[in-house]
Amino acid sequence: MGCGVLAKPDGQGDLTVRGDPDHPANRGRLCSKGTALGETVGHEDRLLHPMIGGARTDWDTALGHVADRFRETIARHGPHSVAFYVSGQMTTEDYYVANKLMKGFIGSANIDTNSRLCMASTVAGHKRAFGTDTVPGTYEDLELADLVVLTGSNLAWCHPVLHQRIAAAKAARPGMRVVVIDPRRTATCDIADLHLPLAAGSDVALFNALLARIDARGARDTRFARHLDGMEEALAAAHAEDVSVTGLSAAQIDAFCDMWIGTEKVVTVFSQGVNQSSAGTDKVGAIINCHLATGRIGRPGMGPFSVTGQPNAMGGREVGGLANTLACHLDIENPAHRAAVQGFWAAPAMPDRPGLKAVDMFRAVERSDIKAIWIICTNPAVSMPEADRVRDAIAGCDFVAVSDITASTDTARLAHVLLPAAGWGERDGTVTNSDRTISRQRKLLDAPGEARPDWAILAEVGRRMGWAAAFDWETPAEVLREYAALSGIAGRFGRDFDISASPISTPPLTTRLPRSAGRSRRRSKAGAFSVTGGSSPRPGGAGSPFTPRHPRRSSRPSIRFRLNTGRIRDQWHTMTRSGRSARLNRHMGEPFLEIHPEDARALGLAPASLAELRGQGARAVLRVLVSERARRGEVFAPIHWSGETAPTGRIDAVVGPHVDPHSGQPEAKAAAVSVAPFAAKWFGFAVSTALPAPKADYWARARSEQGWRLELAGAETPEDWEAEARALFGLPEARLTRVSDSARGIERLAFHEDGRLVAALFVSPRPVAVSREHLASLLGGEGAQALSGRPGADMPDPGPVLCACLGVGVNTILSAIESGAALSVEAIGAALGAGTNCGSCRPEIAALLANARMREAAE
Ligand SMILES: Nc1nc2c(c(=O)[nH]1)N[C@H]1C(S)=C(S)[C@@H](COP(=O)(O)OP(=O)(O)OC[C@H]3O[C@@H](n4cnc5c(=O)[nH]c(N)nc54)[C@H](O)[C@@H]3O)O[C@H]1N2
Ligand SMILES: Nc1nc2c(c(=O)[nH]1)N[C@H]1C(S)=C(S)[C@@H](COP(=O)(O)OP(=O)(O)OC[C@H]3O[C@@H](n4cnc5c(=O)[nH]c(N)nc54)[C@H](O)[C@@H]3O)O[C@H]1N2
Ligand SMILES: [Mo]
Repeated sequence: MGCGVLAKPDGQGDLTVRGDPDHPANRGRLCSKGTALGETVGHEDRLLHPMIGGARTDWDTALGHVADRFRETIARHGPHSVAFYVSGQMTTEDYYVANKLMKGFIGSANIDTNSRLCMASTVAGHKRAFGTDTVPGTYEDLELADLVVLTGSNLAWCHPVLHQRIAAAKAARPGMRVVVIDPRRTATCDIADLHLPLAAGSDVALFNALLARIDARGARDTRFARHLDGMEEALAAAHAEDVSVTGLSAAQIDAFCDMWIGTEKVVTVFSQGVNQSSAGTDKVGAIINCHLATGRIGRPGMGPFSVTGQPNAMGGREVGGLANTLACHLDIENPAHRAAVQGFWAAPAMPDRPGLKAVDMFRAVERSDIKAIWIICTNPAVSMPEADRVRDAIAGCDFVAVSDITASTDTARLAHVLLPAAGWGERDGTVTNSDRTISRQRKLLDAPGEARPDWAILAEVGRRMGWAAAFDWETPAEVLREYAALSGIAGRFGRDFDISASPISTPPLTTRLPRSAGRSRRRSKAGAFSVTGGSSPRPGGAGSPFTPRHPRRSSRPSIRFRLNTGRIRDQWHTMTRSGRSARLNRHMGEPFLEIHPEDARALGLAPASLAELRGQGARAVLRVLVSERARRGEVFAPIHWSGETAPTGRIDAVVGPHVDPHSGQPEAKAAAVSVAPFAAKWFGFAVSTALPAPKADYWARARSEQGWRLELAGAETPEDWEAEARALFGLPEARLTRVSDSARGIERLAFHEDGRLVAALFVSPRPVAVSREHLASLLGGEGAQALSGRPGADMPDPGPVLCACLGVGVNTILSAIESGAALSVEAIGAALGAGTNCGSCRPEIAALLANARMREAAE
């Protein structure tokens, strides 16, 4: 989103944070994660010193070692035997230095980024349609539109600030309409006039159907058509489309097409439901085609608009972070572009072909074709498809360097050399957001220990590898100035990215690049691309006719499903930062599987029991969340849990490696998995002031204000619960209070030290029903009534927290609704504060209200 943040250290390690009212991206708003930034900058768990082989060392030794190992490997096996795997969370300066080092000096393009998993399909789709990776719109366009279509985007949870901006625009202009296209009924549907729960992967068919109707109804912009190539083929393909694969009714499709065709100012927003698909590039093309056919592009309030995810996803695209691009949107395969960049860098060796894309890169690591890899600011052992295989490939690599802010990640644990990076708030640099606003991030805290900014670490390795002059910057501003100068060259090639004359190279400014489709439209023709039925999320890729796979009923206890994966409101990716905030852990404390009630019934999966998923020879165990929001035959799981927080919740272990043939982006939203009940003999819930060391078949831990909360389950019941609990908590001596009912399989154990509750464990043969918030709040106190598991009658149980910002629980909100005291989202806000800060829980509050109304109507 690229929000402006006003952050102020109080000198005692705390940070006050608020939205910058003058920043064009958020105009003062922040989401729950932005609001909690101050809670994620503590030094606990930080990597403070360079390490080699698990032992502390100094920078000189560590950097010398990395440079030597890369130099030796290149000398012996050539430049393509090494690789960098980097991240859209690095600054543009970090990215620039990494790319210059790999592409210009090492002489290989084996540098790819986690953006391959994120928006590579958009890049490929933009290039195919516009000839360049250009975003033809700005955030304002979403507010100016009369129709906003959100497809494959859970904006309410993933871009809450933008969602709130649309919600506010809609409130001000009630004629504005919103359509959500998503197999699941997400929180984003809260502002939707129409929700289309299409079958996984069928977006191409839907947008082709729209294009065919645009044509049939004479809604094409014939004047604009002069600027286009290839529209006739695209129309022919669209007319041949079989829209039934969407699983939508004729009435739903009619309603959507009528709205879209009948509204001049329409923005189609898309995100991972579109990109992370084996037909991702075609999905992007099918969307863009509708805008090109109608000429609804490059003007206020209209256009296709891809929302990016990571803070610098867009900056990474501009700076050429992908294995198949060069800086400033120049092309690696274009000899003139290559020569220009090589000349500018005075580079000894430039690759003339693209490097390995993420999935292929880790395959090459597995085969030992890549013998040295440097992983920076990303956690591929968790976030890559076939995560077990990727983890094993990294573990087997001859040399692995990892730059991170913590050593406690699944990937960092596999490194030979660990390099401590300065994190957000501890370094200077620039990032570019979805609408191409470049913002400066400022250093406001000292980096802990010996941590250094990534660009500086990379530059030092470049110097030590023998290229002192090319990497001799002293500040990130110098790096930026060099990059800005290079962009002037790109400008001469007609690229849409030229900041050479912009004030950005003299910080501190936020620079907005102009809306660009209008420009590229004048300069070159846009190409409509014929996109044929290839919407199938199938192994083998796109372009093949769609075969809808309806889950067959079977007597076996496991059924094949499409596994959809994505994000939850209050966590960020593999949780290495957001997981540190107790507040952000209170919304959803463990990994889950969202499944339709009928599918759950057929499988014998009870609510809150555990389900086992199998795919790719790996397994996952997740809590069952039965919900009508899911489509039948499709299940959804969040991506956030890892070996650190819930080992069986590492969902990418069961996701396959199938990629889009044009972009190389993995299909992360439609993996084929089997689902079956996990036969748990016991379930447990625990709280502990110290980090617990669970060994159970299933566990998930989350930070709480006073320590940790832990969900547990096992297939075998331990003999001795006391010994088990003491080992779990590391409390051989603590005083134990215990209630057990062995006939019913119920155990409750509380441990005290110096009169204070330090840990408690609740065990039951069924999912444990105790007040988790209440128990977590007793830690560190006397905890006299802890074993009752519930607050006394004088103290109402707030229930799971819904509003993370103000800490308001579901039960508190429900009782306000039931008492009749608050009957609208606004009234609940006024009475309890819930939803009044970042607003990202407002959809869930609205859902509670709607439920209550439905129950009333039924009574
Ligand atoms: N809270 C939170 N916010 C984040 C992040 C985070 O980790 N946490 N990460 C950031 C990053 S890096 C990114 S890339 C963005 C991602 O932002 P989004 O793309 O909005 O997030 P996802 O949850 O990955 O997926 C979006 C939706 O696509 C739907 N979907 C799945 N398959 C299909 C399909 O075939 N067609 C359609 N139309 N929809 C489908 C899913 O059901 C899901 O609701 O979020 C950013 N914002
Ligand atoms: N199944 C499935 N898989 C997915 C997705 C999905 O929707 N479904 N989404 C994909 C997408 S869109 C994305 S973007 C990826 C995200 O996946 P990752 O990039 O692997 O996830 P993060 O947890 O953001 O990893 C960032 C790492 O950088 C570290 N870090 C933080 N700040 C700094 C810093 O300043 N310097 C350095 N050197 N390190 C730092 C963090 O501690 C963390 O270990 O996941 C992808 N994987
Ligand atoms: Mo992403």
